[in-house]
Amino acid sequence: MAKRIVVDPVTRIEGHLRIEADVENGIIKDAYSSGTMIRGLELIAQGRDPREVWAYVGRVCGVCTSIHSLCSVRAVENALGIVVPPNAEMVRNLMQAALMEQDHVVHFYQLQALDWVDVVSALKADPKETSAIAQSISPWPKSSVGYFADIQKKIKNFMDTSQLGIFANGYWGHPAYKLPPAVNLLGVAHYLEALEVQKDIVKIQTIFGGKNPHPNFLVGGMACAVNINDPNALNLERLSYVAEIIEETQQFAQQVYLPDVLAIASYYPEWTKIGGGLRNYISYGDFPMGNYGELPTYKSPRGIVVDRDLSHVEPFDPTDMDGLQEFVNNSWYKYAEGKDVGLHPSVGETVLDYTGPTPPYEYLDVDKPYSWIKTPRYKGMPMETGPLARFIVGYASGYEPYKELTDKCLAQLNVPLEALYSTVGRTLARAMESSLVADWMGDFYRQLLSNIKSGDYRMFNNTYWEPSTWPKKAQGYGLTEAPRGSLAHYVDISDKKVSRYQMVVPTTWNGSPRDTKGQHSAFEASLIGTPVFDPSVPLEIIRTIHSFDPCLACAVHLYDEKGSFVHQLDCM
Ligand code: NFE
Ligand code: MG
Repeated sequence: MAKRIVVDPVTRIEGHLRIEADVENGIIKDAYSSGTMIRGLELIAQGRDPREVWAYVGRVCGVCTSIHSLCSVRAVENALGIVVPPNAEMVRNLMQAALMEQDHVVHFYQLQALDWVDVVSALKADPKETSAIAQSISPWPKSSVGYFADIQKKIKNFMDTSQLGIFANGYWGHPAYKLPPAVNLLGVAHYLEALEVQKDIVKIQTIFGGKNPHPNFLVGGMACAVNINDPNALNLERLSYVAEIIEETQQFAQQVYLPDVLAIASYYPEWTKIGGGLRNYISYGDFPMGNYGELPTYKSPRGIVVDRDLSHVEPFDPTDMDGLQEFVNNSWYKYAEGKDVGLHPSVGETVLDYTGPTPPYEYLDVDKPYSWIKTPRYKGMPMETGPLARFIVGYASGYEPYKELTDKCLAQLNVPLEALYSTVGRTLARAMESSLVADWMGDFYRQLLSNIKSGDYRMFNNTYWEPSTWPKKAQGYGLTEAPRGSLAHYVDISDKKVSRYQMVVPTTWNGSPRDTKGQHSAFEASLIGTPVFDPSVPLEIIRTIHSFDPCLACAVHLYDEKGSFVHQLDCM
């Protein structure tokens, strides 16, 4: 008889996620993923001036801040036929890359590492041993015996006051923790360093976008003027500061983050075989390098890998009405056409229809709709999206930077390519991506500078700024690769106002409920087959779910203005 385990809320993520898993003989047989809160951005966008919608939809999430604003300006530019100047494209790439770096660093160290690193065990470490390990895996300078001894003292102080502070409530001592004390100490030291580094990385967003979170965007370009000598503009001093931050980002990503993930992964070989889940991977492609619009050249390629067949990459067509579709058969929404149809986002609908249990409840009734997340499919197929999907699509597309780094890291771990399809593979892909994108930031920066040096200061294309120049009706889409995966916004503009707004978000892909054919989405599929040592401390569920870096705020992007459901669910 299967026993149902409920993890609600899943913590160290953004938003409210509930996982129910059926465990039989210590193995997960089936799983259900439910988004238990709603927000309202698609409805809030309606009736607004399309030039200001980025400011609203950007607020969907403070974690992947800025990416929804970028997606929104791209959608509106696509609808109105606006091409942004090269400087704006590079500034957008730099801001997006900064988000990706900061988000990945925070996710690994602050949100995920403690699933693998046992803080309490770090107290037993010999700092000499930690120092020797640190120096053997990386040239990172903070690696002396004294440095690690100090970190250990800090943790001891937490303990002595009987309060673990930020480290309270972990599953410390669980037998699934496999790192020796010396490596645990290394992990905790870098946890603390990461807190500092991530603060620096986001300064790039404030330099170009005025603030973080929620920096400024502009339909037609970016809201930062280039003037080398003006103290209030993007001047030489500001640009040199950006270069410094890029260097610091590269060092941390390449000398700390990636070596740490490789070192930690080497102690968890079993997790290169667990948590793979779905066999299809999607990436919309991003970091355009010129010609954004019709024929973009992307650093991170666009495509779909089906059934893990790396010999072939399927095209992704955002305009194919039978391609990208969202289903609501298991979600608390209704469509005018009925509960079983899939709708392309260009004709998407957002109508709430809560039919779930009244809190408090023990279990979801999973024979009925069980989530606020819709279920996206591509030509009927479930897809995983995110850093792992980008690496698989990049690898299968023959993009050298992806292949080279993947082969090198897998060789270091002494595991085959199939090891990517796992919880460790997903975590490694995020670290590899941080290393890669940190180098690309240098490329974007050099391109921006060479452009400015050649005398091109343009940052904004005002050709279609005036609504009087717009057609009576226009329709467009914006695509981007957010830290957690493929993100699409679709906009309809009628009589100069937004008449429809639809967002299909990475965690909507990964965290959604089953579709009309009963096919699982990525979270649910990835849990099946996972051993659970002790159902009362389901560390294993958390490990795999965290490897996706879930964000429920993004995924449900819908709220009830009266707040009734939000309050009920929050009380649980
Ligand atoms: Ni709120 Fe998000 C990202 C988007 S959702 S974090 O990255 O878009 O998965
Ligand atoms: Mg949506």
